[in-house]
This record gives sequence, C-alpha cells and structure tokens, in this order.
Amino acid sequence: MRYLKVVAQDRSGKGVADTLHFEFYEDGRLQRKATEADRQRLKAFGNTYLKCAWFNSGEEEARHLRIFSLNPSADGTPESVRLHFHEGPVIVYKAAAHDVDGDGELEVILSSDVDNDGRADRTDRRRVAALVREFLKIGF
Ligand SMILES: [Ca+2]
Ligand SMILES: [Ca+2]
Repeated sequence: MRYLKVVAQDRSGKGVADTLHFEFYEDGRLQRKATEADRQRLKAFGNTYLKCAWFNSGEEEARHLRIFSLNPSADGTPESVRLHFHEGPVIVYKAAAHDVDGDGELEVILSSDVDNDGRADRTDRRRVAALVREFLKIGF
C-alpha cells in the first residue's frame, strides 16, 4: 500500500507550524522524500494541512498524517481516500472521502474535528475535501 506521509513542525517555537515534510511510502518503506517539484505541487495541500494544527514542537515528528487512496475495483478512480492522523504508530483520529455510487466523485466526506478547533463542522469537511482533491492531483 502506498501513502503520503506529512509532518508539520513548529521549529520557531511560536505555537504554529512553520515547516512541512512530505514523504512517499510504499509497503511500509520510505520510497522517497518530496523533491522541489513535488513540493510545488503540494503547496495548496500543505497550506490546508497547516490549518489542521496537527503539528510537532521543534524537530519532533510523532504527529503526522498518512493519506492514501483505495480502489479495490481497479476502475481507475478511487472508491475512497483515507486520512489517518497519527501520533507515532497510533491513529488519533481519522477522516475519509467515499465514492458511494461509483461515478468517480467522492461525494461522502466523513470527518471529525480535523482542524482541532474544538468543533466538528462544515469547515472540517471542507478541509478534508480540499486535502483529498489536492492529494489526488499528485497521482500517488
Ligand atoms: Ca460518487
Ligand atoms: Ca473543527
């Protein structure tokens, strides 16, 4: 299984993330780190991820996102895209987008309080939809 791992860090100690790392994993192994070209393509994704406020202090990297798509029917468009927000190996919370009717559009967004502002609302679903859309654009 392939997933994109995203790590945000607050290196300046100001209480907000200022640094992002992207790593591509396949079957549990690091396949490659993001190149400058990848980072350009992941710019909008990264901006949305920063709004989720799931970051580490300093150079720690325990908190991260793993995002991946599933396409069991192999019809060319994913049935679902999953987002697992980790603290080390533990999944702390999840979100997902599903294509229930198989038309290629992921119309069902399942989300809790992904941006950690204390409310699970429309904004969270919008952030998940944006992350999914930008993730699918990079074709990993
Ligand atoms: Ca659909
Ligand atoms: Ca929220």
